[in-house]
Amino acid sequence: MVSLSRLRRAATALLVMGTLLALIMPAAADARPASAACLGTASQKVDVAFAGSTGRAAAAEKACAKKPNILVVMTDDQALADVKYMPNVRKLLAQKGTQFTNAIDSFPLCCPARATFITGQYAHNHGVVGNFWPYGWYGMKDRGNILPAWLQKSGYTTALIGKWLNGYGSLDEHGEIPKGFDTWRGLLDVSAYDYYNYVMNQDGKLRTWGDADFARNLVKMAYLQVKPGFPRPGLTDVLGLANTLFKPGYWGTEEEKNYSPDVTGTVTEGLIKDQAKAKKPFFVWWAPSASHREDVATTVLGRPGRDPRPPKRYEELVKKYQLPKPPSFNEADMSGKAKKLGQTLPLLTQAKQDQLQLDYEGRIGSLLAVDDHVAKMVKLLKKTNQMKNTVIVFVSDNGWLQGEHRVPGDKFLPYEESLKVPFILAGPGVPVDRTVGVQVSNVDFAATLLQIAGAKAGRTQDGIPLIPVARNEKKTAPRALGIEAPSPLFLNDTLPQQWDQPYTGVRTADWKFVEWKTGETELYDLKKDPYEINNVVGDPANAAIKARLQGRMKKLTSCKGKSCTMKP
Ligand SMILES: [Ca+2]
Repeated sequence: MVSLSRLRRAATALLVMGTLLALIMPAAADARPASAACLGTASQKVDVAFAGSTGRAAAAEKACAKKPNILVVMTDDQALADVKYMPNVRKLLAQKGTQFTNAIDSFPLCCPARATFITGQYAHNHGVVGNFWPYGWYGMKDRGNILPAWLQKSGYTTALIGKWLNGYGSLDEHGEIPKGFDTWRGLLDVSAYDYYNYVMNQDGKLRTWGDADFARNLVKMAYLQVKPGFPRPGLTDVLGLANTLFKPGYWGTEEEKNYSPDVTGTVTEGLIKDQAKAKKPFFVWWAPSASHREDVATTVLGRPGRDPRPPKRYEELVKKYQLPKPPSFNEADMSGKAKKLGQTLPLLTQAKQDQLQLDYEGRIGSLLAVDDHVAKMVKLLKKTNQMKNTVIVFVSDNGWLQGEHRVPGDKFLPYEESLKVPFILAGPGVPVDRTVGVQVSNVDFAATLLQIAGAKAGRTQDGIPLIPVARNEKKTAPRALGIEAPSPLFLNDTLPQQWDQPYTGVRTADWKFVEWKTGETELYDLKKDPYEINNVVGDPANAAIKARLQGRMKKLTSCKGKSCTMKP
């Protein structure tokens, strides 16, 4: 039987069951050819390519026929602060490229965020405002009109290895090959979150790792989140199905060779190697499960210990990593936050804090595995003479709260640790050893990749290309950026994770304003109060700033394309 004592973790597991995708870019006209080879060798040509003078850009395009390869490494639920424990990412990517230290996610949840990555649009435009039916991968409209397809159309060979948008493969326990991919290695939901037992769709053919029955049952579990006409699953649904599919106290096999971030990393390396002699440029997107929780086995089935599990080679090492405890950790006074948060987030018990520490060790361990493969990929790109023509992107789909404001592990909420994501670019045309502090958003990422590729968007882009920002931060006009979670994570209010309630908001370099669907509001002075402890919305001195931000927020929640770019 499933242990009911783990209900709270089970609720968290539900959260895990739905997570990923999307991104857009404003004008197709913005997408000027920015050949990687050219970008790497002549900054003048880069200027021409990005500057916008049509004739000169056309000349540059002709001169620089070869487009750069693009390798995207997208981790899952990685907090920005975790990058400090990834030495290869720092040395080989950040120091060799440009690191954005103030990049935020417009909707910090797996599926809406990944939908933004592949569309370049805010969630209110791409429509994926949740992980579960009627949202998720199968709820996305115009699913073939996405970044990989645009890149493919402009001459790229495209590949995905790892986690796709939430729900993928669970509708028919198989999954299709999404439009826009030449090579497909998608992990089926929710087996994608198990680090040793999972199912992959390899160009249409299924392959399993670990215990095949256990892995296939994980996929069956995910049906709850994609079942047409079925409301978002409640705890009873989850536990009921789990009881029919799994034996108590058994959590699949745990063989070192099957560690998912290593397996998907190795598959990615094989694909990169295969591209060495290719005439066409490649777009390879590696989306390892790290550092996402392992959901079903832990939250629902009660496996004790670290969540996720680190690779065996780092089981001892990770003990040295101490859970960060910023001033907002286990926040003493929640009276300034929305009432629902105060009601549903009690002070963290010592047992909960101990579990957060264990989970932190596992999370960092899983990211160390990613870091190992980043080094291998860079080495391979150099060895195969592709490095100088490859732009590498390192990014997480959303951030992670682990004890801040009493949240026992979650994203979704509008607080900094949840919103902020690592975003690093390295390669031809990208400034070297540069740190950019200007605020950017995940709505900008697709626009950026399209510009690098000289490809056209098939959807109106809500963001702006970030190469010019990297090259001249000071000339970048400050923006008010939208944040939005217009639908609750779960519909069933009896679930433990009730704090994941709908809100919209706006963030500027100095301020954050959030309005919950209840009408409650929060305002933080990010310069004076970076940990968001003091909600100053009621201070008469802030009436003007509140009114201005509320106005911006209203426009941002319905903006489209260029109207999404607005002053703070
Ligand atoms: Ca995620």
